[in-house]
Amino acid sequence: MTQPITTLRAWLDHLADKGRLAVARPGAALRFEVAALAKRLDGTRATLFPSPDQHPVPVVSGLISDRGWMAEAMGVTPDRVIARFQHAAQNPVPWREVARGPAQDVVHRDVDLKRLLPMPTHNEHDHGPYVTAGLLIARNPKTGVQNVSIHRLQLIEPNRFGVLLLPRHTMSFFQMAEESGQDLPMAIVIGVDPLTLLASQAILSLDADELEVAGALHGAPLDVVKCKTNEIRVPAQAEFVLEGRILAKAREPEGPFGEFPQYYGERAHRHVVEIDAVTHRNNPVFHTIVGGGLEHLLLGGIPREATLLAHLQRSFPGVVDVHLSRGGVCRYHLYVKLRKRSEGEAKNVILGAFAGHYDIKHVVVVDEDVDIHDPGEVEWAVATRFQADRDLVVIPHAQGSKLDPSTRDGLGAKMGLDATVPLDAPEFKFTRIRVPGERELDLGAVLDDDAALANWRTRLSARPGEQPLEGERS
Ligand SMILES: Cc1cc2nc3c(=O)[nH]c(=O)nc-3n(C[C@H](O)[C@H](O)[C@H](O)COP(=O)(O)O)c2cc1C
Ligand SMILES: [Mn+2]
Repeated sequence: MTQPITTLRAWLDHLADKGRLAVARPGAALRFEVAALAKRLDGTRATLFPSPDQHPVPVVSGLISDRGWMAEAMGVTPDRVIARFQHAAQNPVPWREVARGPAQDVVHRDVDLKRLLPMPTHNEHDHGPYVTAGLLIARNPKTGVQNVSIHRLQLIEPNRFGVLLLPRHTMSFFQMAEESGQDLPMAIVIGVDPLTLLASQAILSLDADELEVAGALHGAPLDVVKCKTNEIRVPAQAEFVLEGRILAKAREPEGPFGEFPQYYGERAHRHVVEIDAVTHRNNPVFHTIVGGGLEHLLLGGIPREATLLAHLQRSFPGVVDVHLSRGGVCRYHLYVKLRKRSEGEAKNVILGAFAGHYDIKHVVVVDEDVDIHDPGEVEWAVATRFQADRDLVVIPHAQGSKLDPSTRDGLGAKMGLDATVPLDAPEFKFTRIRVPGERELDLGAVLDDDAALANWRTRLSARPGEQPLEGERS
């Protein structure tokens, strides 16, 4: 395999080589059946669905359902994923415009999205078919710099989507356009490699272009082509490009939709995207991300970890690593590994973490010997190194995630647990038990074979004959 991976097709090839791509029988239903299988195999295999609902375009899902897979796409070991992402975010590589690219092999100016795209419905109460893996690329109307982010898109008319724009960069660009009475030109790109998907989630300042982070992760400038109907530049290797505009002065109901906290995002009036043209590769593949699945969680989680680590390390050089746990939906629970230098430092780290992102709800700080990627280890540290009257930090009425249903519209409490060993504790008291030699054992060298086991079973079930130890019979 050549690494890093730069196209969806190269990635599917890689997954197939590793035995991690399952192919469904043709004709799975777009409503629930695609998501059911993709979710069942979440974490173990990606899935390819030929002719879903007899649609000529196949669907793929679950491209990344393990941190180790992302490491492979990057060409690094899993423990280097955060560092590699940080390096790319800090050293962006400008894209290179090319005249032609496969993303525009076929052009449709007559837009009937349902005919062109096999859009699935995933969770039980999702309002209908969605595009969930679309990279929305727009330009700052004032500076021309591009931005990339993923937004859920509900089909509401043959050429229109309802779109959820949280108050980040696309929303800022749109507000500039709408204030001057203009639509915001944009493109939605579906079917890119895992590194470009990950780059779309980089937490950067306004006017930093996430496609340049994709280039840095690829180790080479990303080839882009200009859209047919607007000025947006899109990855030349993409499977599908939907060219269009976010409409000024238009709002339509969108939702509900199954979201990352494993609950539904509510139905409400949202922005509207109108599509003017669709381009795609020859024999394109459609990518879908099941709402709330591991792909959804990890794509958001990894860049957040990178940002939080950099944020904490600015004030606390002793912070070694951070992890947003799966149980905390890769957003709400942060585990911090700290090389503590002063008593009380863990509490400062907790406060720093809350300031790093408003989604952070619970923070656990542990010592260097605890594996923060193993929730059982973190729980053990809390069980044996934490005392609630001494080590607990609670901050009431702070800003949290609106998608956390236990908050009051985002207003909620923060909790931090200092599960580090006091610096002045007697050393033996916190010495972890350890069997010398356990880790270093070569199992092949010390374990006997099946014949030995069979032999032992015979001996253990036989009547006592010969006695190895002499003694009086009772
Ligand atoms: C699968 C997936 C779906 C997402 N859906 C939405 C969405 O519907 N609306 C939204 O505002 N952000 C959504 N996000 C988060 C944004 O894409 C993300 O915060 C992005 O980094 C924002 O980019 P920006 O900082 O350039 O604005 C989603 C992320 C993922 C991974
Ligand atoms: Mn941005």
